[in-house]
Amino acid sequence: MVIRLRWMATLVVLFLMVPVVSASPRVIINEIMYNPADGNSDYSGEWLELYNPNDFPINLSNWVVEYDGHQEFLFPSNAILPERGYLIVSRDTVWFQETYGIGNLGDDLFGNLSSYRFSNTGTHWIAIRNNENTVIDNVTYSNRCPENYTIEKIDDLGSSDATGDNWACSLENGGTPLRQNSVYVPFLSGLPVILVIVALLLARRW
Ligand SMILES: [Ca+2]
Repeated sequence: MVIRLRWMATLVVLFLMVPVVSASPRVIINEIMYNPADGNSDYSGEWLELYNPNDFPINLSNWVVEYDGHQEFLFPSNAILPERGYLIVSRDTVWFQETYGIGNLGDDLFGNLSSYRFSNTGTHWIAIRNNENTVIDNVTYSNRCPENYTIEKIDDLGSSDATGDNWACSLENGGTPLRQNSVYVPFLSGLPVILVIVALLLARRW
């Protein structure tokens, strides 16, 4: 019985650590501005925020942003996403800089996204692929937020289904580009570590 419980605890721990030891480093689609108030039929103001949850930088050379299967953007060879860093891929980088007053082109601001704009109706799919054509993250979203409020990811280790509970409308008009999401909850991100500690403590008792 004791051995069986230890095996079960080990399996649970290994299952929870899968994202940590994944072969492809994680990069997250963290925030989406699909319904901006840009006065231009929801076009120039559209953008995506990517986040690197790792403790090392990620080289995005030749990575791709896709929307409903269409290639929207190809990252240049100088694209680096710093550890624990944010990056914007904008429909119109000039508009983004003028509106938000932040972003350095080719550093933490990239674009322009192609002309295949993000819809405000129906359900749509946004993905990032690495230079080996592997999907690193993909988000399904539908219109659920007021105009000019982004949809933000709550727990960066949680689900990428932006129609579900791990996403919510930004608390800030205009969203939170290049910084932590307004709805971010850190607790769940540390959950695997907490569970590992609990499992180890239980194993010692057995
Ligand atoms: Ca953000």
